[in-house]
Amino acid sequence: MTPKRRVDNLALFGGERLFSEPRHVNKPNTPPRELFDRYLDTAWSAAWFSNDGPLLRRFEARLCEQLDVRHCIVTCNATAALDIALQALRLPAGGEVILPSYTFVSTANVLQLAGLKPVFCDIAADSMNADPEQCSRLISSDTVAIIPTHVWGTPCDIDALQALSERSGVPLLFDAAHAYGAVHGTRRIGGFGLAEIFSLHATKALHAFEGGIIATDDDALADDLRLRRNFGFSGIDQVDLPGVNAKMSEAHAAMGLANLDVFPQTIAASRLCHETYEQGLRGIPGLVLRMPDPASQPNYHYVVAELDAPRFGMDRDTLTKLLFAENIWARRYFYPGVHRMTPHLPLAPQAPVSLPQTERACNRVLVLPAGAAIDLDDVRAICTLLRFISENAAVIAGRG
Ligand code: T4K
Repeated sequence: MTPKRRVDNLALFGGERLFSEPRHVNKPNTPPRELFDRYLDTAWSAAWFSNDGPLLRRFEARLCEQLDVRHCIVTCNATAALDIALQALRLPAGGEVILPSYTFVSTANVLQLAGLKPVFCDIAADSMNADPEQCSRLISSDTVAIIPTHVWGTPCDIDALQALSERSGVPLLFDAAHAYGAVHGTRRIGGFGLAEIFSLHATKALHAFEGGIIATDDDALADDLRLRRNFGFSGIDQVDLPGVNAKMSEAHAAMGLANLDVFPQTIAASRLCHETYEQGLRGIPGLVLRMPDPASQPNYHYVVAELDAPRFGMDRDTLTKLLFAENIWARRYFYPGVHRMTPHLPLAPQAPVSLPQTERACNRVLVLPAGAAIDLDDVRAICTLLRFISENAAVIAGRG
């Protein structure tokens, strides 16, 4: 890790890479191996590896306790969770679902596959979450659901969205993929809307290698979701509805439990990483770090920077190229915006003009390598490099 002294030292111009191996956005957390082994051993000795096993049940019970909800239905991933949740709502074919375009593509994909029509709303500039005012304007007689995302773990304007859902009678589901651990007011994220869906993907704050959670207080919905997760079986030889296989294995549940055991330490480490970036990037013109609101008890999992190109002296994509060359795999999430992605473009040809804040975020955001598992010396080296690039932006631009 040799710091750069001259522009020629940058890897893009032939210098040595800052890191010999890629530094990723959110390297997965690894809980102490013996914790994972201890959970897995119980599945091993019972030779029970899937299908509503004891570890899964334990995991679900602990999640209910932590999130303070009546039901947590754990699935193989959040995308499958959303799929069965939409099936459970029995929405009419062709119905419109309002969601932000500034989110991961999975939601819009599932909607299309379910025969529903994604309708993209713009985000609020400050929170980067679905703008309730915009959502309200998009409600029509064809609207059958609203699915906002708590982007980067920042809770949406939940009160306004719940009021909109109540006023319009349109069911509200939250995509809480990023938000495990956060609160809104005095209540944990997980307890809002008809249901909230978390991702337990390996790169998430709480993970189970892969996985998803549907958190809900609705008993009938929970019963329906449990059937749908397991092909619709309600008993031996008894299938009540056309379910799928969205089950989580015991090995995955073991990882989920082990990560849950150390979650407070995970948040503390992620917070330290965030603070190291805050300190290291302070004062760099045009590079603005998004600050989580301590009142929402954030998990500090994502370090999200916004680049103001004129002030920084370079556009976001040029900076991304420079960083990739150094083996810093900073990501332009959620570039180019779901409304511009091939499967969804024909549905919203007008979108680029009506989603100005989404366009702005897609063109400015850079998510930096972070999380609990990152080495803080790496973070310091990334900050030093970013400062060097900022100070030499004009010379770098001159190199083409
Ligand atoms: N809603 C939102 C708002 C989401 O962000 C997501 C998922 C979902 C819903 C759907 O949840 P799931 O169905 O996945 O449960 C990733 C993830 O695959 C995806 O889960 C995640 N969001 C999305 C934001 O990022 P990619 O293709 O951008 O990155 P990926 O998986 O290659 O991982 C990111 C980096 O981490 C890589 O550069 C490599 C590194 N990595 C990755 C894995 C899996 C590791 O070092 N070790 C690993 O084990 O999609």
